[in-house]
Amino acid sequence: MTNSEAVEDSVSRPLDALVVGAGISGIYQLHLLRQLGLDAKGVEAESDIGGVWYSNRYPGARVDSDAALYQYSWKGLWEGWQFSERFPSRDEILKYLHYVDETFGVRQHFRFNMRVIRARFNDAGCIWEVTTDDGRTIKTRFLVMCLGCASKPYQPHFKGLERFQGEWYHTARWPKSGAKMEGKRVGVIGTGASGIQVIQEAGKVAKELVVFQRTPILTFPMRQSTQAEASRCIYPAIFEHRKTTFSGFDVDLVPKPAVGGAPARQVVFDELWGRGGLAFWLGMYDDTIVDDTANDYAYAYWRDKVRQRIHKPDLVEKLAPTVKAHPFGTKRPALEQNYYEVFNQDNVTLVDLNECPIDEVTCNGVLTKDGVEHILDLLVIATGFDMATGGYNDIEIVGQNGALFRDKWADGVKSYLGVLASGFPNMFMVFGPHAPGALSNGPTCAEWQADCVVDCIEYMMKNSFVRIEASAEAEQDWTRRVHEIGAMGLWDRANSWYRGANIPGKTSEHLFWCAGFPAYRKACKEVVESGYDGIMFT
Ligand code: N01
Repeated sequence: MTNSEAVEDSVSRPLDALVVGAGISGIYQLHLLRQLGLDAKGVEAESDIGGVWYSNRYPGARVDSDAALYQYSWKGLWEGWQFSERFPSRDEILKYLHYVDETFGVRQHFRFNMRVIRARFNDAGCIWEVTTDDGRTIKTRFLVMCLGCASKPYQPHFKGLERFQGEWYHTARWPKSGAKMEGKRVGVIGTGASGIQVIQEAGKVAKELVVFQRTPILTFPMRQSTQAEASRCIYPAIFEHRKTTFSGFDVDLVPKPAVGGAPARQVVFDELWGRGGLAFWLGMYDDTIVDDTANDYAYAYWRDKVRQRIHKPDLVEKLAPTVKAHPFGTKRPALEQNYYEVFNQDNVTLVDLNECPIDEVTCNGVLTKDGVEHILDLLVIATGFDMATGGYNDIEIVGQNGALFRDKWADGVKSYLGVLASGFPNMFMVFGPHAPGALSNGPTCAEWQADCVVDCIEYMMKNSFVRIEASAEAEQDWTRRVHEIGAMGLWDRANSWYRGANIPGKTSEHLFWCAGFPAYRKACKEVVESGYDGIMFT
């Protein structure tokens, strides 16, 4: 069957399963469903596989998981692939995903340039009717949402943006043809993981660079390396190990408090800092995210390390404040290679938006409240995403009795295990909210959840069940657990996307499971071992 024919047949004959999204989780999920022998297909709004890696093509985009961790654990796959850098670039990740396709032939089962706009559950037929933006209706028994966490970019309203005569792009909507920064006056709004990657690239080539910062980001040295990765013979051990750590990475929390452990603490901090990557965060003392004093220790170490690299005295307090802007680790940290050195350059300016907010965008650039017009040729909008729920709310998902999914989630996410939702039978969510998701290593969580979905469908097949749904009680209980566990930490003190607080009007709540990946696995396993407690089959 050709790519263009991938889902045609299902107009008359329902598919067994339709996967929405061809990112890291969608590729894995579709291949697994097909291995089970199901007639499963996929649809993807973009024109190729890759998900966020396809759409985030801004300069400098690269992953912050070690290469050995950021790949699938399938046998027959890792043996034949070698990333060239410790933290691979976006382009190399796409090459890897094409290698996955060459090996397993997944791409041919996806239909591209096809955006799902509506999905309606037909109760009588126990079938999902999925409508795409080209007017097609695809019928499927199971609907598996692999929308990723960052499928919906967030762009605040900047007054006057339409008048700007230069080029402007959101980082997640960077043009395929590229946008030159060489010799240009470049402005970057936002200093999250995306913004700081662009800033480091712009710093190398731009004539002038103006960074509009609202909150300083917590960064760790990437310690990039082009040396061969860990020997591939230990990959199976790495894949097993990543399932056992709190974050699904290869480093685990120090299982004791930082408070009271003064001499050892310095040694531990030095070692974690020296390792590079996210180790200084993911390998921290286990009280760091729950205890303010422990949190201060980590913050102070970070601050003092970073400050040594900032040479403009007026920027020290702005980039690495004496007092933390929010508790260490409660907003997503990022990796950097030369972020602070960029600000030492004469052609780079930092505008602190707290002191001097943006008034409007003019024909020529950005006008700030102090009356200064920052003249720009290219404006980069690196303001992030409507995380976890944005992709779901963009689709009109209609469940039992005409209930709208976006109404169900209007005052907060409700789910069972982050995989099922009461009132929406036969719909699964992978790498969405209420799971470790964006708090964990992507492939670790995506594989686990996709495996669970397939195990569950297999169980249904064996028992001749055709319909699955979470009970309202189980959903309430899981939702309560997500919130209670989240409230034990310091996360509530940050306006982060972890809690939906970056989007005006969005319910501020814990969007992710904060108790770690092993606890999540345990919860899933307990449900299966109990005979699928909280789940109703017919
Ligand atoms: O988005 P963000 P991102 N006016 O939300 C600022 C993953 N990722 O795209 O902090 C001015 O983190 C906002 O300021 P504040 C990774 O998980 C991974 O950078 O809200 N500024 C912030 O500085 C990451 O965490 C990789 O005060 C405004 C920035 O915009 C996640 O994606 C690479 C504003 C948004 O930062 C999202 O990262 C890239 C406004 N009105 C992304 N509104 C890697 O793997 C927001 N901001 C390395």
